[in-house]
Parts: sequence; structure tokens; C-alpha cells
Amino acid sequence: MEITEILVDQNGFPAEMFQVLDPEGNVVHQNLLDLVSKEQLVDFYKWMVKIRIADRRAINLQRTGQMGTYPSVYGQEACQVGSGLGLEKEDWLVPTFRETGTMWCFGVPLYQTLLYWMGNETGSKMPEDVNCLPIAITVGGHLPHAMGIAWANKRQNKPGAVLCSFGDGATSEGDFHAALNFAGQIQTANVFFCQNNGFAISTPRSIQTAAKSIAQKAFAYGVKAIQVDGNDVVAVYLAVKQALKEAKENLTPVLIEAVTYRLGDHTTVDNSKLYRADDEVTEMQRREPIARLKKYIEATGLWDEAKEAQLLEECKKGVDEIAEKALTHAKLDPKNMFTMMYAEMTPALQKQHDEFLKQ
Ligand SMILES: Cc1ncc(C[n+]2csc(CCOP(=O)(O)OP(=O)(O)O)c2C)c(N)n1
Repeated sequence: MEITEILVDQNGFPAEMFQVLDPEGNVVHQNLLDLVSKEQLVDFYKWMVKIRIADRRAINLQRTGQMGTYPSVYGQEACQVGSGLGLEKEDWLVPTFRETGTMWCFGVPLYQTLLYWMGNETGSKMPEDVNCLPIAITVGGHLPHAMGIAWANKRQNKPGAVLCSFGDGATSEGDFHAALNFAGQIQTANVFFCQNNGFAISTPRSIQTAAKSIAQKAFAYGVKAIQVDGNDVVAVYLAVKQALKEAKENLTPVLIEAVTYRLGDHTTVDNSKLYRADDEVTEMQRREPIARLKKYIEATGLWDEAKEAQLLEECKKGVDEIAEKALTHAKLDPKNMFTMMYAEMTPALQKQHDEFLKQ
């Protein structure tokens, strides 16, 4: 398989989703694995571990009453690292709510994301030099925004592509179809990155849509598609790179379906034991992204237990420091929900703000 074959169209839909390392850490396509360096492999691994530790810390913060709510990325680390590190500085990220790792890899400090979930509006204020929109809670609502940014870039001859991430459930929303239709018609540099994690809260993928895959939804709109194993970080990274290249060089939008599994609850207010069997989760745990890369880098001498112990210690310390910093700054000023929406409040917002302060 060549890198260009990752990208499929109506005539060449792959029989199996694209994979570089299988769940046991065996190499499926050596020539594709050779496209990433040994240093990159270790870097992918370190990022995934770091994200998992941060994710657990965020859940603990919520469980101890120090955070409002939190959507875990447990099990989706390969999607997050593969997409976040695949982006270039000139590109845009338009994230959904389950993107702690992607945003962090792309340059949004974890501190910001923790503040956001603590309810502090300043968490949405992105660093000036990071092209990232704030977290979008409305399912699918941010896809037309992503298309709009790419369209504006095209009209202004600006470089860069726009990667918009979302879940399988979002592909049933009207906004998904509107965004892909416009992107296909106008030919914008959009990468629509669907993390198909098997569920939209308690609705399993099997009853979400009658479509055989999410990827094939692209074809109706003249958008290209890639279906990739979302638990294989190398495959996700290469797929994202290929899609961004297509989008930028040929002004062709691409939909990526990264097939993964949400190992945790939907958010901290969910209890997934109520709607899925333990056996299923155990089987999916066997295919999770960190273990397979670890097997490969250990087998090839790039990693060992001493390095693992050091990494865990560094990550825990680093994440604890970030969490402490967020906790110190998280104090809420309720009027921020009015004042931080726009540069200047609209008359309606001003009215609500004034009424609120009178109470
Ligand atoms: C328009 C809209 N409808 C309903 C909700 C409530 N809601 C929040 S997340 C979610 C499920 C989203 O599933 P999916 O798109 O697959 O993403 P995932 O949560 O699995 O990452 C729903 C229905 C919402 N936020 N926005």
C-alpha cells in the first residue's frame, strides 16, 4: 500500500480500514511505518500517556467537586495525538467538546482546557498564535463554521487547511450535511475528522445510521474519504497528513472516519454500564491505542521499563502542577458569562447582564 492509497473514493472504498500497526503491535504496512521516524513514534507514545494521565486527573477533579463536568478522551488518545500533531501551525483546529488531547498537541495549554471545564470563561481565550476555535458543545454546530473559515481562506488566498473534529452522532445533524455540501461544491481546504467512538451518549453507532460507514457519507457531497483505525496512532497521523495535503494542494475537502471506542463514560454525568456490556468494553480495551504502540516500541528496543517509570513520574508531576495552577485561577465571576461572549455586548446581552447584577 502506498500513502496515496489511503485516500479512497467511490471507486475504491477499502475493504478494511487503513491500519499500520495491529492491536498486538504487529506491523501491517512496513513502508508506511517507515514514513515516521523512531523519534516520532516515541513522541506519539509520550503524548498519549501524558493525555491519559491528564484525563484521569480531570475526572478526579470533577469527582472531588473541583470541576463542573468533563468528557473523557480515554481510548481516543490515538485520534487526538494523530490529528493534533498532524496539523501545521498555519492550519486551523475547530474542535468539539472531546478534544483535551488534540488541543493540547496543537498548542492550546492544558491549563486553558481545565479552566474551561471548571466553568471559567477565560478557558476559551485561545493563545494569539494558535489557530483554534473555542470548544463547541452544540453537536455538529461547528462544522459550518469550519467550512466558513476554509472558504474565507480560499477567497483571501490564505494558506492552511481547517480540521474540524466531531463524533459519529454529529453526522446525523443537519449541520454536518450543510457543511459537507458547501465544502464539496465550493472545494474548500477542509478536513472533517470524525472520531467514531461507537456511541452518541447511549445511542450505539449501529442504530445511529443505516449507512455502512461514516466515511461513505462523504461521497454524496463530492468529498473524498478515508476510513482509518482510530486506535492506531501512526495510521491516524498519516491519514491526517494525507488529508491535509490533499486539502491544501488540490483544494479538496476530505472526510476522515477514525474508528475508535470510548472506553470511559460519555461525561462525568453518565454511567455507561447502564447501556453496554462489560464484555464489549473488555474486548475493546484489548485494542486500545497505547498498549499496541508500547508493544511495538518495546519490541524494537526504543522503549523499556526504566523509560516508562520516568515518563509516568514526569507526567504525573507536570499534570499536577497544571491542575494546581488551574485551581488557583479558577475562581468564577458569574458576570463573565455576559461580558466574555463578544468584544462588545449586544443590547440584549447588556440587558441580561444589568438585570443579573441587580439581583
Ligand atoms: C444539538 C445538540 N443536541 C444534543 C446535545 C446533547 N449532546 C451532547 S453530546 C451528545 C452526543 C454526541 O455524540 P457524538 O457526536 O457521537 O460525540 P461523542 O460525544 O461520542 O464524542 C449529545 C446528544 C447537544 N450538545 N447539542
